[in-house]
Amino acid sequence: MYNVSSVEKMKSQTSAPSNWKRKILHIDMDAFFASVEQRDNPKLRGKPVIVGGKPDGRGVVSTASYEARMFGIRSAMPAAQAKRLCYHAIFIRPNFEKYKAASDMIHSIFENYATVIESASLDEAYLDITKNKLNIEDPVLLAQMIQQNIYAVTKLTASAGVATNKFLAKIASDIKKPAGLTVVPPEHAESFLRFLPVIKIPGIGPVTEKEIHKHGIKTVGELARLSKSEFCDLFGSWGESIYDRVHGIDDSPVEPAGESKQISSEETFENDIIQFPPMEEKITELSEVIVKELEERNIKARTITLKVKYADFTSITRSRTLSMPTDSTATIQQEAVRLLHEKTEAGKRLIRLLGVGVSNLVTAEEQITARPRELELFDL
Ligand code: TTP
Ligand code: MG
Repeated sequence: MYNVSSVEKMKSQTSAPSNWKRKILHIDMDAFFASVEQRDNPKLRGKPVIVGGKPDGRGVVSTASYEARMFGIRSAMPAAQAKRLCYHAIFIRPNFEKYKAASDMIHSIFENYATVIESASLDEAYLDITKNKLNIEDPVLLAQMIQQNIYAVTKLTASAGVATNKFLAKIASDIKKPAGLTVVPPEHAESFLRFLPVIKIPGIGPVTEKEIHKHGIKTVGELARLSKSEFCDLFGSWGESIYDRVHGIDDSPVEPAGESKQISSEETFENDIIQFPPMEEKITELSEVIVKELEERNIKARTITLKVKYADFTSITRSRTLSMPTDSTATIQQEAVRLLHEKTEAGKRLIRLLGVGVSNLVTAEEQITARPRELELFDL
């Protein structure tokens, strides 16, 4: 039932996955809500099924079965428009309890294979399978085992992407839906991305897509020809991360929910700057953003990190660890400013971006049990 495609077929020489730095698997269920409905009601199988709002109201399509997608029906489309596209489509109101039950089953299956799992939504997850519970070296084999296990338990199909980072794995899982498996070896990342439309890159939405089209650029390969500074002109503060993505680069870790080990916020200045006052002002703003998240999660942080990117795009990070965890804007701001003055070349070199981050996070419980040590600061 499952079909494997690989960009390995595009080139003859590929690296063995055993040499990959990381093995990341992205799993995404096919037409999730609609598939659950078709599974539970045989009369709906093979038919255009639309889960979402009523077609005679102002509702929207949550998702559509693959049969309905042949008529051009897509998620977020007004249900009335979907009805016009396919008059005989069967409209069903969502039943979240059922979807949640299927979602729980899938996520508990992942636990049998991996320890580092990031649940991205009800129907998708990233698994870092570099090391896995079955000690299987071949990520493709492991992916197939998981897909088959999901089908055996839920009678639902999933698509999978295997790559060396999250971004490529996610794009890969979408290539051969439904029930597909796509592998992207690292050396083929750019050729894999080359012919994709630019909208496939996270961070590029329909508005930005239009902007890019104005420059005569349609594909990721065409976009990849721009220089880093052209990216920043086009995308502002997103420029650099989009630049990395179009070149297949993504170092972000697979992070289990609620356990992100750091909080950070950064911003690129409209013009490169050398004066301290606007830098300190920016650091205050960034510290406020961080404190908001610390407060929301009811945690404190012990390590404060300042990131500086100079005008020539070289970047450094400097950290300091406090003996007592903090969630005070003033403390975070003061430490970051101190790092700026003492540990960077600010004031001497032009700076294009500043970032503030906190890590070494402790929960309220840990704060109570932890014994306070000397109130001293030390550098990492
Ligand atoms: P998706 O994984 O984006 O879509 P899907 O599983 O229906 O189809 P695909 O095979 O392309 O992955 O989203 C998962 C579920 O989330 C989807 O079944 C319904 C719900 N959803 C909405 O309610 N509204 C939306 O706009 C989207 C995109 C999804
Ligand atoms: Mg899905």
